[in-house]
Amino acid sequence: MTRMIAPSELIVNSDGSVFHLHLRPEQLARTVILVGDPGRVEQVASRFDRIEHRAANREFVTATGYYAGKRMTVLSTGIGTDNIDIVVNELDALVNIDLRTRTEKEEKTRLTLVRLGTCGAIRPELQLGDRILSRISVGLDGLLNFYEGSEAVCDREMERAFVEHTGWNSRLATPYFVRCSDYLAELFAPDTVEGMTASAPGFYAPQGRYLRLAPADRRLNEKIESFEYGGHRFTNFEMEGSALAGLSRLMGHDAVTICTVIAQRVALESDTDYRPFVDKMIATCLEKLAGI
Ligand code: R1P
Ligand code: URA
Repeated sequence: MTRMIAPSELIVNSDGSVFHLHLRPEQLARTVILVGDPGRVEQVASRFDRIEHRAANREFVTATGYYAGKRMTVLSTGIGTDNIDIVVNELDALVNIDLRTRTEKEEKTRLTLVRLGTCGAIRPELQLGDRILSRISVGLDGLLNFYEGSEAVCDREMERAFVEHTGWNSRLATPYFVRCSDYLAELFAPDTVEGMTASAPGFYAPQGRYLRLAPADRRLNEKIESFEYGGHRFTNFEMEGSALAGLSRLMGHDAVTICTVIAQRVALESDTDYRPFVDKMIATCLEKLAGI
């Protein structure tokens, strides 16, 4: 029997748009660039030949237009995997749920979701301005664990090895290891450094930073840095990639996260003038996406 999704579970605004993103199905392209910073939306959209739709609600700012003849949407997610939960569910609802009948569509649409963000590098050879593609995203945030079937898209062996290596504190969420889309990884490989990225549920102690409050485990970053499994080692920290990779795998979308390094955690350096590096990352990724 067809399951009808109640108005409290999938909230649709009176203009037919989804609750947080304020988008209607026809206002979304199949290729979506996700950025954390709402200000970065214009940095991407200013490169479009033409913009056909704009929307803004809270931190979710959107522009849909054309780049080199290809229809694309750029959308800001704000910070954190909790926002990614909202964004990916509502993007999926826009293409895979009939918002009028509130039922799942038989024929599914596969979205291409490319996150262009910023990150902190934890390997000495990585430099400010480098671009890291998260081949594996490691969720320290716990979001994916709320979804049925998440084990099937996660590497449980790697998780076990990591939990053992770090002596993982059981008061924290169970970490999950998810791979990005192989197809998108191949597409962007020539312009990026391939890495394994920890997605943290915060910027300070969750990434090992110590201002006035010390992290519960002061050696956790050291243990993250020394972890090695199947030739993979951690390269960087950011805050959204794990949920994006995991939810996309569960829903059948292609997703990848690429981030520009703006903090070098080993050399203890940062760059607040990173805009030109992000600009280059945007230009390169748009060109690649226009070709697919
Ligand atoms: C923290 O400063 C924010 O920057 C990174 C992190 O993931 C977090 O969202 O990405 P964005 O530059 O895309 O926001
Ligand atoms: N974004 C993060 O999440 N961490 C950093 O160190 C830099 C950017």
